[in-house]
Amino acid sequence: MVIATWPNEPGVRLALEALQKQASPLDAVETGVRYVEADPNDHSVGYGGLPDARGRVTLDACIMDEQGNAGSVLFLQHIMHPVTVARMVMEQTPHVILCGAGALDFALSKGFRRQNLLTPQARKMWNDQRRELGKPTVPPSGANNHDTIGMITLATDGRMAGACSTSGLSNKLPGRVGDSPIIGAGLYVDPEVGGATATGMGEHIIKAVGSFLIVELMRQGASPTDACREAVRRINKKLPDSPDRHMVGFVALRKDGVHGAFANNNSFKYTIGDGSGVKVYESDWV
Ligand code: SD4
Repeated sequence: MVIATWPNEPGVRLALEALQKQASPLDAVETGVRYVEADPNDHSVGYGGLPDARGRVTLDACIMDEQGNAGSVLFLQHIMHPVTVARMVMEQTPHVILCGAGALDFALSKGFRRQNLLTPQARKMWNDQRRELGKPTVPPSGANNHDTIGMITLATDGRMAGACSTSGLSNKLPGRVGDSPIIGAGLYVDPEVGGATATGMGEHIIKAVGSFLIVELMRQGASPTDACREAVRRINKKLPDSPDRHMVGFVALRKDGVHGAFANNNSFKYTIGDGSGVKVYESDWV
């Protein structure tokens, strides 16, 4: 089974097919996320992602395997597949996180190709956005700049893995890192219980340690939907009750295959792949 943030049918289908061919949950989740990273039409992830206030595409990603091992990269430039670099950090170094120039050096040393990730279309969108807002600043919510991929895979024998990858907020302050590569915030997987992953305004998700919170609530018996609802409730409590409130959304998959999601507005959808195919669901929301 596969769960992913937002309508991401092709990536979910690839991950599901990998599982059906007996790939490990880790290989499957990496395959699914790589598809989205390479897609120039997804402007919040990898190639084609919208840049920071200086026009640089800076990427964040993390990955967790079935044993709770984790790897992540922050502020990685010029590399199309940060999820794979994160996996190499996990598997080939004694560390969990590499950032910035160190992450880039590491990726290049592993044979990754340096690429220009800023597509003409993303540059135009970024320019239009800046003209509209007048100055380099994080756009208010409602701006169409959320599409991070968070994905969790569950094999029939109960093994699980997860990954999350993003270019972060469009027009962010240079150096800004969101929740997506932070273990426990943007992603958490414990195959004894299940996994959760996040999308939306990372600053809020980090402060709630959202994905870890959801897994712990499921451990205590909450359903995936109720666990996600509680994470959103805690975040909302600190936000103004206004239509401009920043968006946050979570998806969760329990080890028995029950899934759920919750968001703080009605924009959020998520994708499920299982034996009956790949389908997009509307998230519950408040
Ligand atoms: C971040 N959570 O960097 C990410 C942004 C996001 O869809 O989800 N975009 O804060």
